[in-house]
Amino acid sequence: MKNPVGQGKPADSVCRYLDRVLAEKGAGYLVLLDPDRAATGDLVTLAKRSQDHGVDAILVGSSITLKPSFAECVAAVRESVSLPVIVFPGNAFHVVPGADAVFFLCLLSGRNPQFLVGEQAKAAPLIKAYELEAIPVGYLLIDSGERTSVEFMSSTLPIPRDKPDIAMAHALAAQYFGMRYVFMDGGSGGRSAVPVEMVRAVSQYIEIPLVVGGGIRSPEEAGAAVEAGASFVVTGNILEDDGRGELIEAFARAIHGAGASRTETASVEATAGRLRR
Ligand code: 1GP
Repeated sequence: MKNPVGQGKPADSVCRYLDRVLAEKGAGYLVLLDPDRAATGDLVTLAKRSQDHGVDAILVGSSITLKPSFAECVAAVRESVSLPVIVFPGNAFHVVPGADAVFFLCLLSGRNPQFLVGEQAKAAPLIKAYELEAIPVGYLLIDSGERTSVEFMSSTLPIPRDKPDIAMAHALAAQYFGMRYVFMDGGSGGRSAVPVEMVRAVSQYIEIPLVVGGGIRSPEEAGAAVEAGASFVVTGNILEDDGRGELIEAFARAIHGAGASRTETASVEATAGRLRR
């Protein structure tokens, strides 16, 4: 499946490109590559395969990195695909030149000042010097049924799975802070994906797009997240275990299929609105 939106590097900004993905497809598919979990060559292969099978953008990131080659990995991936490559940083060390953009994360679900503003103050001058596009993202860590690397590394508590009201309040705070997206993440390799009831409650409560990731292992789960209101779905681990083009394409089809019915609904509502006027 060719990506009809992502042909060539975005001429304007990654944010506007992602807006176009949402306008044209109703939902987008983001694949996360973790430089610590595979050799750069394997990640480049996965990035190319992702592009060929319907993925909308590539994230590169990790909660922690043991290898010193994060920057080389970002550059090699960006060199190999025309899709936008966005750094999804675990800390300020992950802000490296050679990406198209960086998710400027604020770990709003936590109460640790290091991840509310400390890492950001270290990262901001680097982002400016490297002329990266900073995309402000309110990041909410959701309990995925086990202790994740993000929880440990950030020394923050995740939002309990059965407390959608807490997630809603934090997501709305992200919107009022002027953030571009809310990212509800169970953390990489979480036992369970973010509950669809929570995705639905949050997406109906806020007006900015919702990114959902962590523990999504099947196209059905990805499609269900979009049906519940997610604008973007992220998968990481599953493609490290099984990076076949068929599986990537099945995820893309499930996400874009659920997104397409949303754009149809929006167009029916717009028509009805025009008729009512
Ligand atoms: C983690 O949302 C990403 O931050 C991806 O999670 O690796 O569990 O798919 P998985």
